[in-house]
Amino acid sequence: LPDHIRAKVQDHPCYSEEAHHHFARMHVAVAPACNIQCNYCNRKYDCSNESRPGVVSELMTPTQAVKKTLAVAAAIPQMSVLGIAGPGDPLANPERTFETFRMLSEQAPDIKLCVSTNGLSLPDCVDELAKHNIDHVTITINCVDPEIGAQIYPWIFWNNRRIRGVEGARILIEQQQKGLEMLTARGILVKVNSVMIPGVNDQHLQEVSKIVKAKGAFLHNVMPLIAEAEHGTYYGIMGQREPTALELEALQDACAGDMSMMRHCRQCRADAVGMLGEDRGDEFTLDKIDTME
Ligand code: CLF
Ligand code: SF4
Repeated sequence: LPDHIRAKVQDHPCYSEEAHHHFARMHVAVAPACNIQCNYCNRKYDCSNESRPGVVSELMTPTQAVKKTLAVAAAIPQMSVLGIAGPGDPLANPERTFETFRMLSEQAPDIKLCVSTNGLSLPDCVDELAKHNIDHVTITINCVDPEIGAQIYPWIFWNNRRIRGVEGARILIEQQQKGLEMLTARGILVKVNSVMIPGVNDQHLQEVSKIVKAKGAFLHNVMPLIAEAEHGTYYGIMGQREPTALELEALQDACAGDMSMMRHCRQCRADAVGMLGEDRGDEFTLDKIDTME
């Protein structure tokens, strides 16, 4: 890796396989609203674009989020990255998300800032992301073909109206690709998450991998669909099959010819705290932080 990129990833547990043994991340759940509907999501739970479905995180205000971040940073010295990943879409809640980033870049300038998004509002937010020195952005891109997109996204909310089917998916895909190009043009590292949905986009994700690599994405993270009926998602209710571990690995291997693949993702909660795969969130709930002062 070139030195300027190594410097950005060497202490980020998601962007570097090596770093995840030594560095921790935390998420603050400040972003409740979402501007699209994914068939693998139930709004009662965290955004499933970057989180384990079926989990409910403790929603907080930007001020509470900053307080929590400072408390965790003091208690866990390996904590190098603060991410906003839900419980809805961070960029569909720009005031709350950017207020949190603004306060943190002032009060804790050593902590790297990270965000994940479905990409619909991304082109409008790129200037603001760059202004707060956000070097790591994840876009969930499940397809580049609107016909496939219509099977994943029943609707988007765009310019104050709901747009359904292929037309909605086409706009979402255009915004995601435009956002990706704008970020890489500024040297911001982009990770692409894709949810592997058997029979829907599994045959298509290798093409997604090729295209996002060509546009400068740094890393591709193919995650398995989790569609348990009790989570009440459309796919869960319709009995959509999940990929097997072998199918997931075969797809990751197939994409790896074109692209650096992330294989250590743990599908964290929107309020996760600690090393990847470890969740110390319960030690830092708001009531506990209040008693730490
Ligand atoms: Fe969080 Fe995501 Fe940033 Fe990491 S998680 S916003 S890039 S700091 Fe990491 Fe968790 Fe996988 Fe996400 S293991 S779900 S990839
Ligand atoms: Fe749910 Fe996230 Fe999709 Fe919004 S972007 S519908 S919160 S999975």
